[in-house]
Amino acid sequence: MEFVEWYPRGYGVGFKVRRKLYEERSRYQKIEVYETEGFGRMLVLDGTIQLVEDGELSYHEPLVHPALLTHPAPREALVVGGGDGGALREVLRHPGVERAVMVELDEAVLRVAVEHLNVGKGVLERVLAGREPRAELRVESGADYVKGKEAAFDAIVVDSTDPVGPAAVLFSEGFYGDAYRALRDPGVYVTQAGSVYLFTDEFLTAYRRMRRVFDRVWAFSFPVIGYASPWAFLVGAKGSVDFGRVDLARAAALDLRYYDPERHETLFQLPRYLRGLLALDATE
Ligand code: AG3
Repeated sequence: MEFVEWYPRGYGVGFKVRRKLYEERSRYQKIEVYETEGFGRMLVLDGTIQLVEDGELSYHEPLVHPALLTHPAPREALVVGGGDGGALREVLRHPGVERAVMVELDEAVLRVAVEHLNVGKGVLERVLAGREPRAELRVESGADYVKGKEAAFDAIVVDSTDPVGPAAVLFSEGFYGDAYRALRDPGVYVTQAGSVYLFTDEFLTAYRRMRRVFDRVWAFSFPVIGYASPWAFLVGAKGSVDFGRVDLARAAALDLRYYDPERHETLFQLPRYLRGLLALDATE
């Protein structure tokens, strides 16, 4: 048996699966968990692959660490979405982070992550049991949560689903503006931004909207196991954050598997045809 996620133009990403372990229709989406043959369990939301256990670090590391390591001293962080707990787990690996708030829309994803997945399970269980004093978990819309917040966070990490349905608002100029105001100066914002090759238009739209809001914007990509790679990420700066410069001393303490801070510049590898479209803020 296999599970294939079909992207536009008939491009598929598939895994051989042993069985479906769980299925539920929550208020917001269809949630499925499969046991793959070679990559552990797999989380699927509305037919789109969110992660495989033996590969999720290839997404969560580049999502979280480059942004946090280029901010001079992130102490308070907000994670929007990321109900599996993987992004929160990576944020909490930074000893300088004193407080991390995670806002997940769908309570059912949190429950499934605790009951059926080995990703952020440990962290989520500790938070729910009140044994993770640095973290706070809220079940609500991230878009509503940031509205009206001022200078409340040093870093905002958006781990959303694709920019359709419940997550569409997280790619709107209004949300970027609210997030910008919710950031301190200096502040850093990072979001996943879809498949470079197959969601190019969505990626470019998000990039242009972010350019209208943030002081500087960078695009980077990373090959993610389970997605139509390379996968795009967008970073927005408030104030003096320079996403081209990593704090290697802080990075050395993290024991990373995929993102290589000593080769930070490789993040900016993008197909040539995008350069003109982006007018990229280069790494120099
Ligand atoms: N967040 C979702 C990334 C988007 C995947 N899209 C797709 N396969 N079409 C990842 C959740 C992991 N924390």
